[in-house]
Amino acid sequence: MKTTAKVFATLFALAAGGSLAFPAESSPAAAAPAPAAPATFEITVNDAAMKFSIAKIAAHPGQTLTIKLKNNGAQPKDVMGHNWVLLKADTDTDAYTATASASKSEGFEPKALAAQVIAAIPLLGPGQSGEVTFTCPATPGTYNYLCTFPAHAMLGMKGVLIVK
Ligand SMILES: [Cu+2]
Repeated sequence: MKTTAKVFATLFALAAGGSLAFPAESSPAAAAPAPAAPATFEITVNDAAMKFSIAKIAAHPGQTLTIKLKNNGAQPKDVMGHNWVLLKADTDTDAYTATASASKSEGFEPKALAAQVIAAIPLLGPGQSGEVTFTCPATPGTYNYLCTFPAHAMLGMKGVLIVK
């Protein structure tokens, strides 16, 4: 009879909403999901197509991203260099591009506008590679990236980082 009494006591505790009844609610994992693991994206460009091989990157707020850029083209850097510049959400992309394209002596990355840039890979000549590691913005949204060599973004060498 004692055993029966214990079973009833346990059932009563469960029915009353004791911690045994809802173990998931008190689990730390449920309250705070683990941050997204770091991710790497390898982007290539070439002389034939005026575009990045990846035009859309999806990531999470605060995620660590590494972007690798490889210039598979053969033309000289002066004629057909490529870079990768990720802009802040409130940046006027067209205005930044216009100023950057006129800043050849600064590798098309004007220091005066550096505050508008989240991350960048410097201008690459034929066969060169570059990379950058940065923390994704905490604010969900769409962030533009582009090549600031004159006319390249206008012709399609651009993309978006979607943070959500
Ligand atoms: Cu380019």
